[in-house]
Amino acid sequence: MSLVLVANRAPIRPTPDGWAPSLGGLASALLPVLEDRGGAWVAMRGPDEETPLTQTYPPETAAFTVRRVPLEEPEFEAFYQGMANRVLWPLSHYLVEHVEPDRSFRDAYRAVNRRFAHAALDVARTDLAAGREQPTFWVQDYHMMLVPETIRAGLPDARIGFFWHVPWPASEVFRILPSARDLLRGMLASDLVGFHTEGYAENFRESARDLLGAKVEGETITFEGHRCRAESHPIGIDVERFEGLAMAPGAAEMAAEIREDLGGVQIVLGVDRLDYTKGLLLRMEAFERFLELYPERHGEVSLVQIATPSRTGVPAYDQLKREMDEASGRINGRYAKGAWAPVRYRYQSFDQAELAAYYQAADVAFVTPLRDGMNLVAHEFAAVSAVCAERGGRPGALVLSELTGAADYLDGAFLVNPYDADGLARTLDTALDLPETERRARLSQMREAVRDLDVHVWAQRFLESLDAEGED
Ligand code: GDG
Repeated sequence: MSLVLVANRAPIRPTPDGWAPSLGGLASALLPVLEDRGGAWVAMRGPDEETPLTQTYPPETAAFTVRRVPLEEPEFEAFYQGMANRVLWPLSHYLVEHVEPDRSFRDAYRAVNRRFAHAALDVARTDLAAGREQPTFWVQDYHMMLVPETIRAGLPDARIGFFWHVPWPASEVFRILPSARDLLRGMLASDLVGFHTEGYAENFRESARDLLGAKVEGETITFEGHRCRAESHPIGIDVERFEGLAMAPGAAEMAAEIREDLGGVQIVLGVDRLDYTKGLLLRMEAFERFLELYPERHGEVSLVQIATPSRTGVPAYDQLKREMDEASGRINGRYAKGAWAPVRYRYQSFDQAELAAYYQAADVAFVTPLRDGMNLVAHEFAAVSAVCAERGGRPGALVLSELTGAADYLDGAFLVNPYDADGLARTLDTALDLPETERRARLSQMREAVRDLDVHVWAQRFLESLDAEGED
């Protein structure tokens, strides 16, 4: 059966030579599925974009269609920068102080979701009119909570999947939203809703029970006569791609150059979008605490923090940028000596080959989000470090926040509470001194989990479960 994907971001991007797949795991996992099954990907066209509203891809086979929903500036601001980024994102991550509910955000969100759903319905109706089978729908993430409901109203027998990429908070937190019930209702029109962990799925079922009085039996939620399953379907990375980057000619040299440029010190690495959920400021403070507690480490270790610009123009993100500049300046001002700088802060984006070189160069990856649905940086680091260690390179260690989805799966990591500066400092000290045999053992344990959750396997497992709907 063909597939209609509904997601905020498009799977392809313009390049000087035509069109190429977008970066990121979702596009690389789902493009092959779409090429195989055929169908469409419905995505947003932002106010500054000039992309065609409909195009086929890949150019040679035209296996599927990319359809854009064009948004003008005010609508984009309220739907995306507003409801998605200033309400749903912080709420899902339990950062209630960042939530700014606003009636106009809510209205724009509803209107935009309707437009996405109607674009998806159009694709299905064209298929049906041409005598083809009705496609399966797969809706992605917190930007699209009301889409299933509108699709269901248009095509009552549609098969609709939904994947939620961020944490689903406890019911008592979710209910803070004035529109909580409407949003839940919108999602419950799906047949299957997937989450990264069983804990999030359980929170979702509880929200449906507490806020809407839905009936919950096992994984199944029954609401107004419709059954929706909430299941755990953890996502991973494109393992082959990252292992390939790590083994590519020149990769080891690039990693050696990074180490040399930093003066041969031990490297503690952070890689994140510059986002307040990622725990960047507390991580800097924990590193400062580490320098206070272990003066013998001065001149021997640097924290390399790559912070990719993200959601600029949203006040909380602009403020975080200023605070990070201040914190890195403060720590360096206090401790730098000769050629050694304790913090190497890079506010820029890198290409994936460079990122893989940083993963390879790192002694410890310091991944300390305050909350994170999964966290793919942890997977990427483990995959790269494991494959390099296997080929005779230095194995790295992973320090990981226990408040991430990844903590449920990556057993070889050192788990930490991201709010505990002393605990972070002490764990960092332990991880830096970890004997090589133990690093190797932990890495091979993590590698297994990373392979198990490979993003292609994720897509396949989810779709199998969705396709099985109604077959019992
Ligand atoms: C959401 C959920 C969930 C970062 N800097 C650069 C760059 N990156 C890439 C990393 C990684 C990705 O961005 C970040 O993925 P995460 O999973 O860590 O976090 P979110 O962006 O918040 O993703 C998260 C995910 O969805 C999937 O469901 O795991 O919990 O919040 O792949 O490598 N990539 C490049 N240059 C950079 O400078 N090329």
